[in-house]
Amino acid sequence: MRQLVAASAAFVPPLLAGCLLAGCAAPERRPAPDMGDMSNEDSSWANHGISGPDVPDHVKVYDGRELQGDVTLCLAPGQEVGYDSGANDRGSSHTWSVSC
Ligand SMILES: [Ca+2]
Repeated sequence: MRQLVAASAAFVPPLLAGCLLAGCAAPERRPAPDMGDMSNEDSSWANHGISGPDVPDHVKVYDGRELQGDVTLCLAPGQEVGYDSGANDRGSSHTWSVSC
């Protein structure tokens, strides 16, 4: 029942994407620490990343930790998804990508 908000590559280094599923509360609202682990508790998603040429601005959400398993959802720049039955409560890691 939590929202994954990917805001900026600076806040979500790909190699830390697993734990930063936790961090997805928008950095502009609440800067990092006490976000807990939202693995398999994701129910809405938002890509607030910054776009630009050659910028990895899509967000791929993975079922497994450390970018393993199925991609449950892929968000284009600016895309927000309020609910998706196939992805609900499945996401365990995510990363930035140049495309879906
Ligand atoms: Ca999962």
